[in-house]
Amino acid sequence: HGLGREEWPRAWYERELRGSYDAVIIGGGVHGLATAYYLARDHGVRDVAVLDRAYIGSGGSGRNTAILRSNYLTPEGVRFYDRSVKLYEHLAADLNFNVMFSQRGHLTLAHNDASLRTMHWRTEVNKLQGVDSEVIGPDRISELVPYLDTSGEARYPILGALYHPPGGIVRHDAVVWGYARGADAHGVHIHQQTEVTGIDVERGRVTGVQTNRGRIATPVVLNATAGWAGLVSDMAGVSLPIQTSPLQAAVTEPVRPFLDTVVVSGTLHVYVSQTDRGELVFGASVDPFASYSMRGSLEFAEGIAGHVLELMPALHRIRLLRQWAGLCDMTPDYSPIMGPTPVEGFYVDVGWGTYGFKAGPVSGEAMAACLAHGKPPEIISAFGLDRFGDGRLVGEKGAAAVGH
Ligand code: PYC
Repeated sequence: HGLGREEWPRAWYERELRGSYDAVIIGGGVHGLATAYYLARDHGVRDVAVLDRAYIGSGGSGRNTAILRSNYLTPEGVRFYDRSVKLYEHLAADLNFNVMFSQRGHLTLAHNDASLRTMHWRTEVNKLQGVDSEVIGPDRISELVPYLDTSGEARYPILGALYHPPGGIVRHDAVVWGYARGADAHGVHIHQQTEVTGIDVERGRVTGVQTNRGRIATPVVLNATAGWAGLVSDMAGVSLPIQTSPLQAAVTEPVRPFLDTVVVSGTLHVYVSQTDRGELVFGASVDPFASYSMRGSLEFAEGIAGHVLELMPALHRIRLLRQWAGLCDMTPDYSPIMGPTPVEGFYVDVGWGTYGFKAGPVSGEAMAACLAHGKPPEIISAFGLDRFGDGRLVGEKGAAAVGH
């Protein structure tokens, strides 16, 4: 005897906005909500507010193409994203929320010798970190993806691929909702339509945030925004080396399941996966200009259609249903900026470029530890803001899904 629809409990509640909290997290995406969840669950810090200027998951968390993987290029990156994949593997059980993680395997195609060399490099780094990756040839690729044009006739013939079996896709909204429900159940307050308009800093330390609903006093603020990461950090007097560009994506009408793996082609600037509903999800590289626009363009739709057909000519009659864009905060080395800043009590979890969604769980876990103890845990120690001044960059461009 199940519950009627009207009896379904709310997943999270609208709480009264208090005048002070032990910690304020700006940004109600998967990073902010996961940080709040782990802060409350693992560190007993429950007097926490998560603020979002719109609704939770309205930014990058609701606009990404839901791809998870850990086949990065640097040892720091591989260790970090692998922890995220491990957390995702247990997330449905941890949150008691079906996040539909499907570890269907992830293929990054190489169409030239230079990318094949990078795939071999990534494979070796991955293996040394205990991550399952290997380079495979066209025969094995066509077994995995029968509709792919692996013939020598293609304009950019497929020479091989980096195959990463633990990679896959997840239901991105469910991840946001699951963390929101978990955080709320531990006492965290989630305030939507609450826009931060200023950050109060006195004698080098954070004392509160100004919002469209009034001031909130707090000794700890985390900037977990994307798109507006630079703007929010500027409010605290901390400038970040970030440029923001849109990344566009699109989805087709649903068709019978035929694509079991995620397929990425850096040369053709496209990635494709098929959801459990049967839709194909397409994404591209970031638009080649800085912008805050979240509108799709005809140029993108034409470009992606052409590139998808170069990979899978059989799709020529499938129709695109929707397209959209999200904002990517690009850093000089394509790695995130995480940890404390020169302003005491002001922390950042920003600069995610095109990697943010997949890092949600590990970022939440690590930033919660960082906020609770005031210093970054080992797993994010390479990603501090000070690396740009010290010249200790963590170059992850070679692990981008597509060329930038
Ligand atoms: O890094 O896997 C990735 C990715 C896919 C879409 C955007 N980034």
